[in-house]
Amino acid sequence: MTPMRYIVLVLGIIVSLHYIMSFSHEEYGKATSISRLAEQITGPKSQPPYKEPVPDKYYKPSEPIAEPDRKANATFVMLVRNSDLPGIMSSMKQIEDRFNRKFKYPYVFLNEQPFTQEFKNYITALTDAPVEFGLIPHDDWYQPSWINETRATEAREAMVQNSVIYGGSVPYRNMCRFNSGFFYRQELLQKYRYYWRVEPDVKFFCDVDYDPFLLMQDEGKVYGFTVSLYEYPTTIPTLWNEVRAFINSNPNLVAKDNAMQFLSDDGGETYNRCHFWSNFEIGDLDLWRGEAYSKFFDYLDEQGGFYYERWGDAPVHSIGAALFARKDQIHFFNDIGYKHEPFQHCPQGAAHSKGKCWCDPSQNFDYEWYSCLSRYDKMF
Ligand SMILES: Nc1nc2c(ncn2[C@@H]2O[C@H](COP(=O)(O)OP(=O)(O)OP(=O)(O)O)[C@@H](O)[C@H]2O)c(=O)[nH]1
Ligand SMILES: *[C@@H]1O[C@H](CO)[C@@H](O)[C@H](O)[C@H]1NC(C)=O
Ligand SMILES: *[C@@H]1O[C@H](CO)[C@@H](O)[C@H](O)[C@H]1NC(C)=O
Ligand SMILES: [Mg+2]
Repeated sequence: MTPMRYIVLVLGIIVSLHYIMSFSHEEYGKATSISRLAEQITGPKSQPPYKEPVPDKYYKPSEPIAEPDRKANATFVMLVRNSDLPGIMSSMKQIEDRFNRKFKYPYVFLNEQPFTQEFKNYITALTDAPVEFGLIPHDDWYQPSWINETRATEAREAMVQNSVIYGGSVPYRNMCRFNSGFFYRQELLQKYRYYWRVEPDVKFFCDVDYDPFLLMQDEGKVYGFTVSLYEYPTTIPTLWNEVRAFINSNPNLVAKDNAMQFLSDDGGETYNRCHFWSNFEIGDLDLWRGEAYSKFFDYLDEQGGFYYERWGDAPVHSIGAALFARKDQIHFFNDIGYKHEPFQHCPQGAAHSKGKCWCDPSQNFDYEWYSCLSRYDKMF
């Protein structure tokens, strides 16, 4: 081997080793990179200042928020898909800012598919409170095998023909059935008594400086709402017939001083289609876990109307709450300013200023023609 060839071989080995080290050892790569070597000669390259973290001295030291001396046995519940991440972050950030920063109630996220690590990371970063992520068991979500698929398909096709909203969707039906009869049976919810349901892309307009869960608990309330309205008749053609059949065979399960007056203008003969808008709910899980509602849901489920029609969880919950609780156990959360497109409840007068609400008080659904709030008022 000539000396020249020998030098080339040694140089070749050094260069190869350098590349292998740069790739496999981060520190070595950094220390020897060309730009770093250049920096040592010319001084550090200046970074745009806005990319540097602002020095700590400009931050107001965060005072620890005192734990409330009393808390309820309660949680938030969010049923969402991975793709709902932006919308549910928006809702959750508002819940934290307007309320939960002070109260630190936990969150339960539910999904029929596993949540991604990315989803979990973004969500847990929004709060100091505990967050749990649950996977819904297959049979709690998907269409049961005893549903006659021919009949269900025909029903969906007819609804698409009639332009019924979500009329052709099976996942939407799974969701309505799950929210009606399965959310409160999920393992992660067993350790709680009260829940607050939150959906993606909703707005909370006002500071909630009191604890609505404690209000429910101390005042014996079992169901709380902010918006009520009429159901689309085409989604529930036979629902009321089934409700009547159930009441007739289980008269002992119906509560005294119930809210039938909210549901019916003729003592139960016909349904006026009023329901509480269930995308917002603060409720007592024991209402759903109790004998009356459990039997009621099982009966409705057996009729197949979640798939042969498109029964929503809003009318099913509302009818359940109105019949199996006393009317004074149903609470209108007047001070919680709330919007789920396309309707909003904006507190009026003193409630608006007390909550430092930012909604336009003239944009308020409460006594619009399509609202059922006046029917609720009339019961008291
Ligand atoms: N995991 C999961 N969640 C769902 C699915 N469909 C709906 N949801 C959730 O169920 C709730 C109700 O669904 P939405 O799509 O908001 O139904 P909606 O409120 O009647 O209609 P919108 O006007 O579209 O909001 C929301 O919390 C959704 O994130 C689904 O297929 N999987
Ligand atoms: C399923 O539904 C179709 C359409 O309504 C009906 O013709 C058929 O008899 C049903 N099948 C069973 C097994 O009930
Ligand atoms: C909260 O409520 C659930 C359901 O009623 C109950 O099982 C659980 O023991 C309660 N937890 C506490 C701390 O009271
Ligand atoms: Mg929604």
